[in-house]
Amino acid sequence: MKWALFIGMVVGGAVGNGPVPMAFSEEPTAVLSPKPVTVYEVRGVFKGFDAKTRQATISHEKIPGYMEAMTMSFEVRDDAELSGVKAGDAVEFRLCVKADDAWIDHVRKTGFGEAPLLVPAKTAGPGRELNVGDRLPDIALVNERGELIRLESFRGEVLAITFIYTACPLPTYCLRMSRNFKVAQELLGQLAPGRGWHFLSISFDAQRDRPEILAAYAKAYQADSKLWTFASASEAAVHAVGDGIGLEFKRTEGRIDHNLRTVVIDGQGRIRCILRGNSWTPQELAAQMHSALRGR
Ligand SMILES: [Cu+2]
Repeated sequence: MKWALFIGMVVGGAVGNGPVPMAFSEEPTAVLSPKPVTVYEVRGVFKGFDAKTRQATISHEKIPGYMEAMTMSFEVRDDAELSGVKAGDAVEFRLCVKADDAWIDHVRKTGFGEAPLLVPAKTAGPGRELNVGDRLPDIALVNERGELIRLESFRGEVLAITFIYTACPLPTYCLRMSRNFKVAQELLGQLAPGRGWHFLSISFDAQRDRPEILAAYAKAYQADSKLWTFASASEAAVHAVGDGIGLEFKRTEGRIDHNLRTVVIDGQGRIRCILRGNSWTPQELAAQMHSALRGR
């Protein structure tokens, strides 16, 4: 017993007197936070910083193995990181990701203007942001039956719009948007079988997504053309409706790099909600459309 107590004291003493002073060294967090941090080197275009929320908005390039190119907000912990960086500057930075946290640091200005993979600067202009209650501009589209239609022709119906292209290879991008629309369409069919709502998948790949391609794609999703329209529009037209809600797309090497925006429009043509990225569910979309239908 005595030995055990003695050994315990020695071990305890060693633990107490050994590493503990380290915890009071100049970088205690390095000692106290052993959780791994994954660091990605990223390039992008700086869009702005909100000091209140400490969020920097950056339109970044693809982060291989982690994230597609898109515009998003990142936490900046130290203002000094952003000294001399202004909206429109090309930047490089480190994205640090832990299991439960993420932030950026080592922000370096590398030039002015767009980084190579990003959409033209004209689409990144400030002051065009659309929010809930705003109207989307009217554009012309060609649907899967080859008919020329306009966005305005859906006025009076609650409309969900998403932006895709049929050749998209990424399961979490266009394919997920189309699957979500398919499920949301079924859910809404149960919630509000009396119609008054419509889904619209707009392709930003008018070159490839001819009406017959869209028709085949629609068939693969068993889309009811009275409830779900597939249409393509010129790049300029897609920019006209997409820029204000943060949609980005860029043709590269046979693919189109893009982010995701899905928007619900009420019967008066006003934005009801903007769903960013791919983490929203068909249930959320159907619920948004259902409440818009009931005018709430
Ligand atoms: Cu896609």
